[in-house]
Amino acid sequence: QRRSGNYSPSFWNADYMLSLNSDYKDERHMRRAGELIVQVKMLMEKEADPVVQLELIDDLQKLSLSHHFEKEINEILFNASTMYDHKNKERDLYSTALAFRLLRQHGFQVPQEVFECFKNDKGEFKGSLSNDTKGLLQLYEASFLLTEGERTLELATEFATKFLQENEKLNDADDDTHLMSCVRHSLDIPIHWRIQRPNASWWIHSYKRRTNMNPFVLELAKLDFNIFQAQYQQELKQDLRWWKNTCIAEKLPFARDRLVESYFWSTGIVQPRQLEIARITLAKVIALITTLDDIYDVYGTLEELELFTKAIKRWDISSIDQLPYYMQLCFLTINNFVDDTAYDVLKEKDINIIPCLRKSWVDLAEAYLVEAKWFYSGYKPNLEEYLNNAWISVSGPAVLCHVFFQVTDSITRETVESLFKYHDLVRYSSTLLRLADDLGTSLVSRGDVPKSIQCYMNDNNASEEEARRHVRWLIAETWKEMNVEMVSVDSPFCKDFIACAADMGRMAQYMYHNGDGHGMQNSQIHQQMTDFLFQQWL
Ligand code: F3P
Ligand code: MN
Ligand code: MN
Ligand code: MN
Ligand code: MN
Repeated sequence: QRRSGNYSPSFWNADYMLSLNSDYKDERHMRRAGELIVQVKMLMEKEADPVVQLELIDDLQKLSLSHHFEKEINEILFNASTMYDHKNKERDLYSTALAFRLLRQHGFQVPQEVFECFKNDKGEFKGSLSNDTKGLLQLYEASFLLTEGERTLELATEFATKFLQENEKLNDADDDTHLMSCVRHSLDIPIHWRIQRPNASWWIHSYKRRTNMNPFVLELAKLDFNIFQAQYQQELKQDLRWWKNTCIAEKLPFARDRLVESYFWSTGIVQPRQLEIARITLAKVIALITTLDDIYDVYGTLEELELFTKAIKRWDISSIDQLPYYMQLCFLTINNFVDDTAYDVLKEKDINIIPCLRKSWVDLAEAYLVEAKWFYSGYKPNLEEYLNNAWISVSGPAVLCHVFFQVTDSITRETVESLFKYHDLVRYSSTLLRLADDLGTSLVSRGDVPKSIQCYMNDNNASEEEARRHVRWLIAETWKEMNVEMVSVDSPFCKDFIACAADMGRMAQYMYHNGDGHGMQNSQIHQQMTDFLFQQWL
């Protein structure tokens, strides 16, 4: 008697998706976008008020337009960083916090001491700030750029959260509802933890309603969204054809058929437009990982799984006869995929990455087997022991390994070694993925091993709510470390890869925010995916 995950079939209509043919592939839309980009650049240049300049940058980032303006943004921020005198006490909270956040996001060093002037003799934030909702919101957002030990910024999160929550409750209908909707959105997930592109829609809606919005910016935001969407549809179609060809969904009906969700992950993790091969490849990786995960978590017997893991470790295609059919199919699909992917990289970049890609699958399979053994023996690891394996079993390193070779221009032996020693960047990013996944998926009983929530409950005799609070705290702690890695000057990794790693954490927090967005779906995430992939802006 085999177990079942009771998963629903795919939530999407493949024929519909394969028939998509957006008009926004057309050259004339690109031309219009080009014109608008020129307009917005003029706007950035002409703006005399430095705070308004920063606000514009903030808007462009939220609307997912900042990639068009990297040079301009850096110039403005560079100037802001030189003007920034943290001893000057005449600053207001709003603009100080806004500048602080943008500067830190872009790797400029700004000390937490810029907030000293907003504290009283006891070292607490001044009570008089508690009504300044606009300033508090910026303080709140800025505080998430903290690193380990920055006590002022920790206090800032606590202080701002407390009063934002209170102000939100007090607020009645005739207050500034635009500001209040931003407050609620930020309290839900702060901007620094939010995935940019899949959230752009929310900001377009919000921007549209704003009194001082700029029509060029709005038009560009909608147009850019539609242009990206047209490209996404083409990429998704390629993935769909490949997926159909593998026959996995048909031959392994116990496994989740989640190609569209996998592609959606991929749009969040690999955001630069030109990295389309990386996105297409990554969607395949995630779809295959989902299949493999269900083999280990749900369908395989322990005996089969031990054989399977041995076969993957040897990677000996000629000796798979001893495996059950469904494992042969899965293994050969992964093998074909690895060979194809490696071939593309060999062609483009002159290096053979077959051993690297295989290793990432081997490490994943071994981590899966550890969990399978725990499950079958009824063993309950403590949280630390669980997490030491679970950041690998969530597939973060496997995902990032495939991403790495696609997005890195000059691959050196040294960076490859850092990658496979599972550099801290990989570890923190994967840890965020694991913790977010556990918050979203561990309640549903699918015969899994105990996840972080249950481990913490077992270890501490704690309630589920306490355990969830602890896991959320661990996420915040992990972000502090991520913040260091993201702007580290001696990182072995290129900017694009670092962004992908951070965005994997963010995408996880987005996908699992209202429950299991990948395996089960809920109406919110389903709507978000539909709007993002299939609904044009008019
Ligand atoms: C492997 C899976 C996931 C983990 C998420 C990883 C992605 C999308 C790169 C989706 F398919 O699901 P699941 O919650 O069952 O993983 P778990 O490790 O908890 O069994
Ligand atoms: Mn929410
Ligand atoms: Mn699973
Ligand atoms: Mn699993
Ligand atoms: Mn899970």
